[in-house]
Amino acid sequence: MKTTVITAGEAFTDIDVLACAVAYSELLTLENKKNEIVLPGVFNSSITSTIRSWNINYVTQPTDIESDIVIVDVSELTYISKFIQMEHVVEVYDHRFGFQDFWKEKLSEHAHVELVGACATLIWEEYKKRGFADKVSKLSANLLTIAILSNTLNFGASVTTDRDVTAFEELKKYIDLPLNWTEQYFEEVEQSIYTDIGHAITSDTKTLNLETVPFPVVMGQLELWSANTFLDKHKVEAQAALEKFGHPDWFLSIPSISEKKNYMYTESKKVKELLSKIITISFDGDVGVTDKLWLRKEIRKKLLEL
Ligand SMILES: [Mn+2]
Repeated sequence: MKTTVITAGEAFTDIDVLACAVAYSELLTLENKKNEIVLPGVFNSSITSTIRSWNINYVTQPTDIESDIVIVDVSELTYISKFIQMEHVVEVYDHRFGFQDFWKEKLSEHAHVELVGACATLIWEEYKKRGFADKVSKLSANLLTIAILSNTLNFGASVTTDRDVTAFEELKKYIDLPLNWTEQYFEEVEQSIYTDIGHAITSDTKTLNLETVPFPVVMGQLELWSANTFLDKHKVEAQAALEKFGHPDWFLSIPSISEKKNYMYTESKKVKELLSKIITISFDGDVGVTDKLWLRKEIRKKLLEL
């Protein structure tokens, strides 16, 4: 029997990728389909040390390059795992705008690109559709639940849909997490960010080359529970991390989850002008503050609509 490889992006792996890969692998196993999780990207700070201590099996390169491929939580061709040969892709699950038509044409009903808050929500819906909801393991239920919480920024991000809320509620009876796990999760993410700020930024940064913007924009992202003092102390580390990407027009977007707004840090006049065009933001020097929470994919969508 042919193996199915479940994979995502080349550069980094976040909690949504991990949750989707583990849960989908389990679903294929429940259906007696041989499969392998292949995650070449380094784990970023959304995957806490508690989560890393769970027993998760994956490899970084496929055992058999001829395997069928399922891509989760990414659909833009620039970012998918480098080993992927397009003719082997059989399914895609993602929740980002921009490449849905490409995949629909290639995979028809096997392209699941839908604008929900977390890709984990789409995977949970597959469990239900395929009749395995009651068979979900505690590990998968935990990961899917945390991924929904993280990707929707505790349901504060405007990408959040009723489908995310429903999935989160339905998963409650299958999870095995401490009562105050939400606070624990965000606190642990924050601790790991502060342990190595430079790494936390570089492992969640993308260079955006968009047809609508005449220059490359480097966009870093740091999701913090409370970010109001972060830039007072850590501008230097942030700047050093973002300059490594080799373009002058970088910015760091910091969703401050409990405050329901973002802090944006940039030294580029062009980026300040660009951001002011697409979102409500007031800059004081090099730091801008928004009036609501913004995820990178939402900002990217706004830039594409310019
Ligand atoms: Mn995601």
